[in-house]
Amino acid sequence: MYTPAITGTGVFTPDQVITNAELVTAFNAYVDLFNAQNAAAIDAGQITPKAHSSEEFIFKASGIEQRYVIDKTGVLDPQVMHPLLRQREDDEPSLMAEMALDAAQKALAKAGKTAADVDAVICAASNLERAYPAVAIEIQNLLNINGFAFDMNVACSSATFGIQAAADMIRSGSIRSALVVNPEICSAHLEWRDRDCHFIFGDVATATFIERSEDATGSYFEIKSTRCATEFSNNIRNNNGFLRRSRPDGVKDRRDMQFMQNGRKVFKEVLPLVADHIAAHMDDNNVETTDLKRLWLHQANKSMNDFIGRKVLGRPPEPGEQPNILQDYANTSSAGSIIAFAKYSDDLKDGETGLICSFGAGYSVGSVIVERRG
Ligand code: CO8
Repeated sequence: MYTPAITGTGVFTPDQVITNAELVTAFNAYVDLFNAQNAAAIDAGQITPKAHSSEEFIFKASGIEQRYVIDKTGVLDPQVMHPLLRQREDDEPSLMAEMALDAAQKALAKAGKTAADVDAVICAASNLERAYPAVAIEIQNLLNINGFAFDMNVACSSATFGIQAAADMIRSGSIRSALVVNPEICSAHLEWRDRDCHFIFGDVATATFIERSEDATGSYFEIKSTRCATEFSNNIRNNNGFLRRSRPDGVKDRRDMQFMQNGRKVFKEVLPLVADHIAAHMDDNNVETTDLKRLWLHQANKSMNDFIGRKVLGRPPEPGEQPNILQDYANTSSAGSIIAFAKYSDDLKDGETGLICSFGAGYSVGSVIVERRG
């Protein structure tokens, strides 16, 4: 048995930002346009008029101030309301592969390693650009990595589930190392015309390099334990898929082809699930609350994270104990907890313990207990 360790992380951040003010201005222009275009049907009571969004609501309900996206022009055009991304040729890198490549190269540089040191690539994300060939195999090819690669999807928990898969393979000896990458183009599966959710998501890619601790060349985070759990729920759902063409209704742009959720129910049901999951995981590994130096949580909602932090620690977290990045990035699905980990972990001292936790659609919860070495 070998000891798996996280020796490098990397974050690719798109260069375009949408502030809440910009988002609400565009959304409200779309609403005015929609209501004007449908005035007769609205007057006849056949269509419900759409309501304006507000910056105050968005910040108060979520804590989000802005989000990074691959393309803001389409999203902010009231006549379009989705990103405009050019069709790529089959012989050029896909968008997800390109984003993941940038994050992967940063993670390898941080670990002091090259692609020659990688045995496997796992592309774990909440949506995949195509069915096959796997995006992970494309990334493997772009980096010239030997070994194998595969895609997986556990929505917002994709990264932690991917880390567990990699850590288990390293522990057993079937591989020496793995890159787990999480390219998330949430802007392409968000319904920007729906006021209940149009503010929630952003785009990003993260990468985590995991290898045998004995191969680490600098300080690292030993993976002490991982735990994954799922429990079926329809409260976060996206019905898009390969059966789309075969549906007799022939409708190509139904609301359920994009992200849908019952946010209130998710909030209520996921909180106890996550708090209990973390408590049991810590308990089984003899990690006391007082041992826990940092919590890197999934980044969906500030009140949700505040609640989980209080519940896990038994007191309000001190500043920095449970870092949030969602004010800048919004919810980036599986990448959120890894962005927080990548940006706020270097200061931990030798022997200090932290916990990464993701949660989301499925429902799914994944936690990783790590200990700083060196
Ligand atoms: N502006 C103004 N008012 C608004 C707006 C708006 N934009 N939106 C809603 N309102 C109104 C509502 O109509 C409602 O009015 P009324 O009281 O008159 O009915 C009122 O404000 C309150 O609305 P809500 O009850 O919906 O507001 P909440 O306080 O519940 O906040 C949240 C909404 C922020 C969505 C909150 O419920 C939340 O964060 N829930 C948890 C969500 C969550 O964590 N989901 C995880 C999903 S992510 C995941 O698993 C990955 C999926 C794959 C990625 C997908 C990428 C696209």
